[in-house]
Amino acid sequence: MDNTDVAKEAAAKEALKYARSGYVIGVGTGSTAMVFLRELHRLIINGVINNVLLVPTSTETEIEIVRLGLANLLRYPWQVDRIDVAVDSADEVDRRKNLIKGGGAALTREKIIDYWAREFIVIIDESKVFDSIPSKHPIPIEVIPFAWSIVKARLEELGGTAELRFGSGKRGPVVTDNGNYIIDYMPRAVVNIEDLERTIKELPGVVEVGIFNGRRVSRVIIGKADGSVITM
Ligand code: ABF
Repeated sequence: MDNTDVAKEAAAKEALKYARSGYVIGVGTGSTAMVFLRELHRLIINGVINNVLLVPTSTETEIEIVRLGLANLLRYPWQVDRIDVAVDSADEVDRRKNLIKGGGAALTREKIIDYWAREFIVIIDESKVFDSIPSKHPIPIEVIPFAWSIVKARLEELGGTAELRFGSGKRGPVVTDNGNYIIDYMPRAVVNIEDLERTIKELPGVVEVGIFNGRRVSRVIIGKADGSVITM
């Protein structure tokens, strides 16, 4: 395991403390969230945690739940009346727990489940903490295909760069689980992230923005290369 894997595993294992028997658990997307899911799976099959239900934040996560043999625990939002805890990752996190998410194109379902959860736990390795965000990763924005060029132009008017996301091999734009496209937007200057989220969300055709407000985050668990964790 390299240092990042050690850090991800440390954060994921720490997050298991917030997953209790009887809980409806929102399961995030991406490699860090998958480490959490596999650790959770281990506790479930060993009978340490019982009677949980799992609500995925993407098709990718749903497939992994089924692949692990947990299809009987899989539920969709309309089949549950609550999410007790959601455990998800992020691309960037600032000191106020604001997040940039959506590198995996799952930001809309993630925001629905993560914000609905009574507790929203973010697990990351230490490379994802920045003084201000966005830093290295642009802000993913889900748009309906009809509107992509208009939204792109409006974002460029705000200042910075906006690119329609293409899949590997450039066969065409990335299509989200909801049938939409992703525009990756990098503002030109340091921005007030809350104002920016509001401004972008008001553009017609925008479905969701990959800025998650720190006030909606219960805890950020940061895994370190030596296997320790810090929580903020
Ligand atoms: C999801 O997966 C996304 O919101 C975020 O973009 C990404 C993080 O992936 P990884 O854990 O692979 O770095 O949580």
